[in-house]
Amino acid sequence: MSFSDIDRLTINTIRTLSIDAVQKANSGHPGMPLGAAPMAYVLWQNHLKFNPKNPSWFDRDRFVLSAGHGSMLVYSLLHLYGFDLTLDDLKNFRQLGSKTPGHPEFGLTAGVEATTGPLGQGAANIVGMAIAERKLANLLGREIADHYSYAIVSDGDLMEGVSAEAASLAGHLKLGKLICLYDSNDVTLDGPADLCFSREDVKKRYESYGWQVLEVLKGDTDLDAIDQAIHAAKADTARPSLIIVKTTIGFGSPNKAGKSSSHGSPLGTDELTLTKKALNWHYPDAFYVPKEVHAHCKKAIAHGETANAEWTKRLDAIKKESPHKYVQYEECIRTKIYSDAFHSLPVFKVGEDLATREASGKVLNTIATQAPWFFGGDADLSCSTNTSIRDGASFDGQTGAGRNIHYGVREHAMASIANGIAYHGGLRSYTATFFCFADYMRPAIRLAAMNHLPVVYVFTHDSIGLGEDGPTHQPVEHLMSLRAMPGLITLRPADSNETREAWIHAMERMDGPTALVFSRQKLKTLDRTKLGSEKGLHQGAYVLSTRPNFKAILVATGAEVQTALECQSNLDVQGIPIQVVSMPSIELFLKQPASYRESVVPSTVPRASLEAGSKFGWREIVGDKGLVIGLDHFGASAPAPKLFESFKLDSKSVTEQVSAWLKQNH
Ligand SMILES: Cc1ncc(C[n+]2csc(CCOP(=O)(O)OP(=O)(O)O)c2C)c(N)n1
Repeated sequence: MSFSDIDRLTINTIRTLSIDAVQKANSGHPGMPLGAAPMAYVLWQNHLKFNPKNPSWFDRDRFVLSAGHGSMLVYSLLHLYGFDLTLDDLKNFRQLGSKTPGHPEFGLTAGVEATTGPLGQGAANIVGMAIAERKLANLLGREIADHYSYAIVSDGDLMEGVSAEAASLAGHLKLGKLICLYDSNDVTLDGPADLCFSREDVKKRYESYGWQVLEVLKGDTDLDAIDQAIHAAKADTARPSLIIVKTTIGFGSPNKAGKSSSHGSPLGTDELTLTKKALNWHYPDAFYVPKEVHAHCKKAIAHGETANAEWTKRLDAIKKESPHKYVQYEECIRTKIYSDAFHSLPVFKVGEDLATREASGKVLNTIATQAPWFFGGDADLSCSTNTSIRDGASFDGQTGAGRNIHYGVREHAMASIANGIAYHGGLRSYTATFFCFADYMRPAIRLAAMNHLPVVYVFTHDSIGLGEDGPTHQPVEHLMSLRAMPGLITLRPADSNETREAWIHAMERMDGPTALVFSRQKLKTLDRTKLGSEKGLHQGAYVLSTRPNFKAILVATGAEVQTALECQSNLDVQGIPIQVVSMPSIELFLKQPASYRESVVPSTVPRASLEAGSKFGWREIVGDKGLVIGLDHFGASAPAPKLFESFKLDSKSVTEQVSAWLKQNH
């Protein structure tokens, strides 16, 4: 393929649109689009399979700009390649309510495949997308799922640990249809990258991960070399590929090229004029797209439209010839369990005492039998988290067979990859680890919540109840910190049957992530003939056990619900009737109408809370005069019963505290 003036003109159009928008907004990052425009252009014009009229086409290639601060690069591409993004949208860059926010936002702008900006995330998301493609090719066949997953990554992306975790796993899985172009410009925000990134040989590092590594030495100008490298990357289907493209940040800017001064602030009007001159850009107006550039880009659009039409033809043929396979495809699009299928989930009997992690394992496995599009993995703890799909085999990155992803001890990448799978669509996935290590996943959980991704997080070993492993492994502040995250629902069930409902809730929730928080220790299966129904979980809280003329309410979550019931019996003996409320989810409860909330936790009655975790936040439930029983310090290494006793969270201590509080204050 030889390139000509029209290719260079289109690249300069991408560059000038980008710097004009940053200038107009008086804010943004011009340097990256100036340097990375050639690689992005060659990819979009010659390789990327997309259809702007059908931006969510199931089998499109996926493209993620991991270095999301260079967002104007993507917006310029989307505009030129016919997506629903006008010049006015570009002129509104970074303005309230625009389709062109500071960093690309999934769901807001057609063609943006992932929300990026926190460096490293996109580089891991794309691994999830490549995993999803393989899984779907395995489930549905290559006629339906057969695409590449591309990302542009930057120095900052590759400094972040999460990208290393994800790349290591991608190499292990031999994800041959994953291709990352590395905008290697040796400059970051604070200055030259060698301030802190000088000894590392990225090429050798990625080769050691099992990637094919290709190099383009003159990435600012050598379009042929970029094109050839992408061809070579596509040809190697046994390994993921990293194309190291050497570029100049701020390319074209006479005074800022190659310097961090072009990274994150507008060029300024004088420098902008000089830059356009240096690029041989002779059009006087800002935001100008030459007619021939539009015509040229249409060729790539037409190519994608034809590919989409051929794919639709194949799908129509499948619909006629293999209706069963077509139904499978529809099920993948839907990724929802039919509510009658929930009837087949286990019902746990009184006397069947299980840790909620064990009950979860049984429920998860039943869901897996109903839903071939459901798969997931764990961070080297499946034996403890009970999250293996029995007979599911290990996920194979080449064939896409197998349902258990062995993420290894890579929690952050696990969560970011799960986001990538969710962004891709057609599948649902879960992750699993000890609750304490939710901290290692938090940046990705936050993005799942922001982007309404229906990822399910299984967190086991949910409190000091895990015992001997000690304070490093015992979550304390984790419940409250996850509850503080907008868009995330945290569920901490009290027994096996609440666990089943928690899974149902998570699977029915299509517009956001759910954290399922389970115990290590065995818990009694509660007798629902005498107690409130576990279905109350879906309202976040419900009356589990009441007494006539109750004098107080004790609200508890998870394992502590059982302690609360013991406390209730103890107080019965003292002639103090109380009501026990199970509150598996504060977030869900607070969303209920006031009338429901008042019926469960009436504000006229003294209220206490019990949770083996941070006390922070419980005042909202119990009020100023309420009693909060919890843990405002780290745990210790000892058998669990000893810990509950010494931290005054056993039923005897709780009874004493509630009784004393009632006597003093009411
Ligand atoms: C996790 C994270 N930390 C810090 C930042 C702030 N930040 C934005 S861009 C940037 C420098 C990135 O340098 P590089 O990736 O080389 O991009 P380039 O300078 O080439 O545009 C930093 C530190 C961020 N966006 N995400």
